[in-house]
Amino acid sequence: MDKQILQIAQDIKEMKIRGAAKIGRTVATALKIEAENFKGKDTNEFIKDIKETSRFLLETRPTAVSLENALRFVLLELNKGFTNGEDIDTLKKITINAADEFCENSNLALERIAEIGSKRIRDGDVIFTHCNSSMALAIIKKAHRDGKKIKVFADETRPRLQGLLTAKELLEEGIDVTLIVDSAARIFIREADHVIIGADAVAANGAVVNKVGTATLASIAHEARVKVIVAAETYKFHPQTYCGELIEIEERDIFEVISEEDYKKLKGLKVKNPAFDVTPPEFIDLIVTEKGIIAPQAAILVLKETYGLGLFEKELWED
Ligand code: RI2
Repeated sequence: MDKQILQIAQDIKEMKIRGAAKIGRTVATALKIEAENFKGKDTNEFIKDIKETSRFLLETRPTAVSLENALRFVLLELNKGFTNGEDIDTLKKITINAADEFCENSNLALERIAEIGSKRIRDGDVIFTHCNSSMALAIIKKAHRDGKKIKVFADETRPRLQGLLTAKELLEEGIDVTLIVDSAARIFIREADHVIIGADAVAANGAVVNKVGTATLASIAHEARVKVIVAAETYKFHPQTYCGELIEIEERDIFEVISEEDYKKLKGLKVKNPAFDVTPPEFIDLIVTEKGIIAPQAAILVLKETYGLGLFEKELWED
């Protein structure tokens, strides 16, 4: 495996590269790098190498379905080429082109989601956001660039404090932003017109997996009758949930929550650090995709349109 892939995987694990959409584009690009640097001439060896690289990348962030879907997108094209008996140079080209296409689609999705989602924001609206989602922020920025006067509440998003990244990003755009601690959400939610958040995965029943804290925020928004908008490209929709599989929730290092020093002192203390939680569809008003706005209950239609009705007997990265 190319050395650059090891570095990419480490950067994703350590969250130097983060945000579900970016992770998807990064792993697609990793397969492109692997293909470009593959020195052999044997097509079987090439397929084996790309599958192995895919499996390795899959280990990095288990919840981000954009990662899996990016690999699926590239491997599906490669598989077709291999089945058609293409030679090694053509297979390499197919891999490179598919990776580029995935990244292009992802960037276009960002633009489309910004255009579509921003239409729901009116002049004078107050928006509440959680974590640091490129898709959610694209909507907010587009509304601001269109001249709408908006205010944003960004919560800190413990333990990694992605809310601070959001606050910085919006400030740079000249947007009025207030940073609050996560536990103050219920105080400020009543001032909001919308909660706008991203997604790491969308299940077949419309449940949304996003940064831990999202489910609590959505439930208090629901209670306060504030609309919850999820910005998610269609490659965030999880094909395996259609076949009954549950989305794995990543458990991160406990030392993101407590210092090693305190942990050692507090003998017997248990610490949990799930990175994501699941928001049920009842708490979500709409999902903005690059293909348009859908009710969460329509997630199944997106999956049917994108992946068809067939069950996955074997994943493309399996031997
Ligand atoms: P975009 C983030 O995860 C958050 O959960 C955020 O809502 C999500 O990625 C979506 O980001 P992390 O990588 O794809 O900080 O909208 O764990 O950029």
